[in-house]
Amino acid sequence: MKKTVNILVTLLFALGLFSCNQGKSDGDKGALSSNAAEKVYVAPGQHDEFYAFLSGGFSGQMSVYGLPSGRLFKVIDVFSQDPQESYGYSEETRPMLNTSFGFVPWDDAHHPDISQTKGVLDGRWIFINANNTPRIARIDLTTFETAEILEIPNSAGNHSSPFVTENTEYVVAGTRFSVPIPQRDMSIKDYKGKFKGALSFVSVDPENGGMELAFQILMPGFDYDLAHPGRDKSHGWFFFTTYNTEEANSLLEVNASQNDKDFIAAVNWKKAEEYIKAGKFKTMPADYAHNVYSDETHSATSTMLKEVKVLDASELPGLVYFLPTPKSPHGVDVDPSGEYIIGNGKLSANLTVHSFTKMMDAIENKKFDGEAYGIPILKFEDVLAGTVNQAGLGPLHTEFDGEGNGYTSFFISSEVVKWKLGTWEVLDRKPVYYSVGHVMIPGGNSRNPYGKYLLSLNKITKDRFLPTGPEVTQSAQLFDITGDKMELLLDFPTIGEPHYAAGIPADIIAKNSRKIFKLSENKHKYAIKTTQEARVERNGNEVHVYMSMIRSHFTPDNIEGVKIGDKVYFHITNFEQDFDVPHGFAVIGGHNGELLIMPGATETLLWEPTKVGVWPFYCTDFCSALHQEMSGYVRVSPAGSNVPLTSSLGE
Ligand code: RUQ
Ligand code: CUA
Repeated sequence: MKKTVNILVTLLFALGLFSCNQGKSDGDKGALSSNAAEKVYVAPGQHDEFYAFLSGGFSGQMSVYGLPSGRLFKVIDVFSQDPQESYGYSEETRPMLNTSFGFVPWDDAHHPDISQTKGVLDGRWIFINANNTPRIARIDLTTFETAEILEIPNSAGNHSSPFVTENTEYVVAGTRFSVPIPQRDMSIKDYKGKFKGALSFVSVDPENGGMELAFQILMPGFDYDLAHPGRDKSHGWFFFTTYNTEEANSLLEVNASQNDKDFIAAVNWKKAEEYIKAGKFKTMPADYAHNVYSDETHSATSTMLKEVKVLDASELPGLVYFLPTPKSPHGVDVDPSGEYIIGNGKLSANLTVHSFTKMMDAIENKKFDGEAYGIPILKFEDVLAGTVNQAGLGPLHTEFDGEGNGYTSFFISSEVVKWKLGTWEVLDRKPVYYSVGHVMIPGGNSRNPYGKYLLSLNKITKDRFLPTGPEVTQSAQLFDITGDKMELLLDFPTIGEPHYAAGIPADIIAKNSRKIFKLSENKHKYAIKTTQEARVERNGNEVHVYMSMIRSHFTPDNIEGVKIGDKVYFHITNFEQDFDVPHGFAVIGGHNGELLIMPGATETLLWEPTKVGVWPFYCTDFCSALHQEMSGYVRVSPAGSNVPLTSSLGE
């Protein structure tokens, strides 16, 4: 035990030293001595070659950048409320953030992953996990808006997620923390043997992307950290890293670092499908929200679901095998051919590469080295393809360039290391500033990587940018990887912590990007299609305002007869049918942010006036030369007043 503590202390110390000692010289020299600036320069009016989607970490959002420029295009609202577009505030989008724990308007978003067809990025959807209150979101890449959020029951710390299979059959959700399943009141000390980890397989409808929790696999009470699907020859398998195979429930930094090897769990999901078909599952009561946004009604619905199909890995042969992997592995990555499964043992100096062919062979010949809770353990030597020796300190994640090379991030030694698949030799290493988590190559976790750039996603920036008080930005660093040696091109700050990212050639997505919503197809319950329909209606203390907006006025723009104690619902339809003409809406004292309504869409803002008077509302988006004129008044009378409810325009 003492030895482990010492190693850990040394590693942490090394991190501290490293971060302070590394000068800026290397990176700066690289930039000066080459044409790095030219390589990232995208001239005014020109477009970037790639989209990059970066997770926002604790911001709960996802941001969209161009590569190579590093320009920020959009922040997509996913798991957190955003007053700018009223996501999570408007009546239409509030249901998106509903969970079995109630309304949860924030989360910790980690791993974006783009949908695939035949192992190649198809650019239809991008998925991202919420770590804290377990959820998976699907974002529609025609609108760049969150289309669906599915809560994951029996899970806690949804970290090994979402990661798509090569025809987007499934996205997964492995639990980072094992818990009592079903949840109950029990002593934490009884963790070992009693807590369980659930690996969830969420099916994705090939037509419309709709997600459904197909089944969960109940696993021993380890921590399931990360995952990647098999591809090509290993399609049909999914690989999850585990740590804390010690099943410690306290002081994990010591107690979960005892075992020399933890496991990569190889899950045969085709076998799981067979077991489901054969009825070998149990149906367990569960409690989880399924939230869906519709581009027709411009509204979300939230449904609570009540059960889940569960397969017990301890009882069903052939479903799961354990590949021993040193030591507390973090990432697990599969190369484009599907043959190599890389375990990034974060407390190990070496990278362990398993062979899928050898794994299948060992399974066929039943060459097992014991079992854990009924799950066969394969022999380390039998499945080993090779090791990348002494590559660095603290390996976390690996991506691939499609040219036979792997690129691994090393958190503690703060570098990216390029190595060769098959010979396992280190080819190049470059320092990063500082403490890289994931690296991303567009398509780098598919059969078909676009190996031109690598993005290093860094946790710590210290002196790299102008200081901004105690909290400084996280960052991304762009490398050109077309040559033998990696070349640093650019640093740019990110929004929140960029755990992982997904990149894709821009032309796959740009051509499908939606420009407007057709007003004629608007099925929102409170939409109006003509100004003749604009009106106000009272229903008890609810006032419904049916309003339209077009350059440069609201219809109606004068409203009287609202009283203190009323709940005023502004249902506003944007009549514009031109690209890039949203209008905004804000009203004084509004608690729910502002609206930003796309052409052809309808949104609702709830306003509960607290003061008697005549109060203005206005458009918040500078939409025309007469934007400043795009405004109106609402008169608020005392409770019990008998001013009649009326609305007008131009009278
Ligand atoms: S992840 S580096 Cu390794 Cu969720 Cu963050
Ligand atoms: Cu509409 Cu400004």
